[in-house]
Amino acid sequence: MPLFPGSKYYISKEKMSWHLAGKFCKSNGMELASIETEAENNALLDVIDDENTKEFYWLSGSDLGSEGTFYWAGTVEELGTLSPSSNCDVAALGKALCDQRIEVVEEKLKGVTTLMNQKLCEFQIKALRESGEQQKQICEYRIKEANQQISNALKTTQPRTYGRTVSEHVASNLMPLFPGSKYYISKEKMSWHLASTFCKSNGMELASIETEAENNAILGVIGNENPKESYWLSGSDYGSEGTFYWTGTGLKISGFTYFERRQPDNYGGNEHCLQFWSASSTLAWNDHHCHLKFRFICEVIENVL
Ligand SMILES: [Ca+2]
Ligand SMILES: [Ca+2]
Ligand SMILES: [Ca+2]
Repeated sequence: MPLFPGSKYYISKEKMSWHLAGKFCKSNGMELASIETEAENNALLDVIDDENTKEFYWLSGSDLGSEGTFYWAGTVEELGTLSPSSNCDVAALGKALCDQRIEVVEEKLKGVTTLMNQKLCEFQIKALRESGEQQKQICEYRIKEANQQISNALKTTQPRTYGRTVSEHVASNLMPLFPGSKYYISKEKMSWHLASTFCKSNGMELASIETEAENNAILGVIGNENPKESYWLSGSDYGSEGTFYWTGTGLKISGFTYFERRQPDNYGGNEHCLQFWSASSTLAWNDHHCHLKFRFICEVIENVL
């Protein structure tokens, strides 16, 4: 649906987990929606408001890898900082944050209202009315604290540009290792989620390895290091435990694979992110804990850059 100038939307009837919804969009050449302006927000609300039964809809926003700091995974633009407390009435806190964020965002980002689902605000206002006075008092301090964090976060993040600009450092280090693709092989170490965000913010994705030739080309560079380092790739089994897909393309990993013997093993029941693993004498694929910091490889398809 061409709801809004510059964008088209697919509004699903299907229901999926957030991760698999993201995979679905990616495999169809899209991203989960990122809402940058009130006009865009309203255009979407107009459509989903018409539904008889009210449904919930995933957007690209997430704070995976940066708890409390939300970003649009579609555009990797930050939303601001939320800090709800388990001791606090979340509805009341949410209401204050809801108001505050619209106000602060408008002021700091010159009218670009990154937030917010108005229905959520209405719900939270209603919940606030229904919550007791005592609960409100407990919350007030926390609200103040959280608001301060929002202001601070906006100040520090405002000048950054996301999504379209490739930093000079990255541009000068792109390697045309394999026909049709260029790669950025990092020296920096980050969690899988933040590595993915880093790649996206430079117009790329974490690398997806489709063929043995591509695998060999990358190994040709990273395999000569001493000591060997591990590198994140775009593979993940988030939302489909045991079935890995490339988040860079949204496609299931099938055909060529290069897993280390006994991998993937979902060690500790909690390994969902794929990497070139250095724990053995040679580098091979392994599923690992996504929050751990490793080097990573970004890939850009030629003629995108
Ligand atoms: Ca590739
Ligand atoms: Ca897993
Ligand atoms: Ca593993």
